[in-house]
Amino acid sequence: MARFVNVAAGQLGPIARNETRTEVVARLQALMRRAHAMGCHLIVYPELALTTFFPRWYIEDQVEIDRYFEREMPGPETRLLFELSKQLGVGFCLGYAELAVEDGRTHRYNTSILVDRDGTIVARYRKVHLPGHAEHEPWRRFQHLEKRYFEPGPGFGVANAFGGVVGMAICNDRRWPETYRVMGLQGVEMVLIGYNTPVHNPPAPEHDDLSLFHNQLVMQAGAYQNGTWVVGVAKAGIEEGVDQIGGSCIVAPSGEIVASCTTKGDEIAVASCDLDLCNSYKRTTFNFDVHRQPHAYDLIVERKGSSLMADGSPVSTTTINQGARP
Ligand code: CDV
Repeated sequence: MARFVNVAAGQLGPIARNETRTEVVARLQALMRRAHAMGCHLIVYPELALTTFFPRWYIEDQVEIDRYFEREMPGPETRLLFELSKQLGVGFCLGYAELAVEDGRTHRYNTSILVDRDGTIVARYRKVHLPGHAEHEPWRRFQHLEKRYFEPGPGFGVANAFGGVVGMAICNDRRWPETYRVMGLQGVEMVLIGYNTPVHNPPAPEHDDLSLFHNQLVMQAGAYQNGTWVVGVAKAGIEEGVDQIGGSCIVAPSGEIVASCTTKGDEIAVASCDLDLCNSYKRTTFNFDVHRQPHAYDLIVERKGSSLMADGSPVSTTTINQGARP
């Protein structure tokens, strides 16, 4: 029996700092209704989709920081989205800042959840690759303080959902081949990725013109090399003065983009995804059981970084990540 998942990339335009959860949830509901009208089973929303992208500010007051976090999911404002999901039979993937109390300790994660078509949470993922810096760096046009506000999650799992094997990753995770491969080794057939990516990269402004190209490059490579669908969804546009890329798209296991958004506002891009299209990649070129050579990959888990550049000079993490732009 064919396994089709009709998916919407539910791109958001900017969220203002003073926009309320209730206002944002109304926007998410409007996108979900559009997805439903187009026959979708699943809508994927961006990273930190309930608030503005607050890591762009250095905030010292923990009470103010915690206003961006959710203590429960669903909570009082998000409950409406779960109810609509159940009513329409449209599942969703939602990114948000999670405050969790575990074993008496408070943890803060950059999280996404997968909600089934009956409105129940079936999987939770906590962002592993937290980009940016942990201290205030006034030389930047804007901050990127994910390393300050969040702790990294434990890893990449997959869930049996929507008739297939589904995984999640968040924003910077999509740039790392390990993200896709760890899920590929668990048979993933669809990877859902929300992102907030500024056009301007303060430590490397020479990359700015390539930001959309890199966005596609990594997701297309991840899809092809692991024989999986990838759904990448932006929070786009000029948010509190920072221009963020759009480029939300749905990538087939062939590596081809089959649907994409064209604006930088609230918009959906839709594709009917045949999960069985993964099979020919997983059984031939990327048949891991037959072709992988783990004995040659030891360094990938033994070593965190390359200590030297090709010219023998040290790779300085301090200058790029914590100090002034060299
Ligand atoms: N939210 C992100 O993870 N953004 C990063 C930026 C900082 C480069 C990204 O990889 O898109």
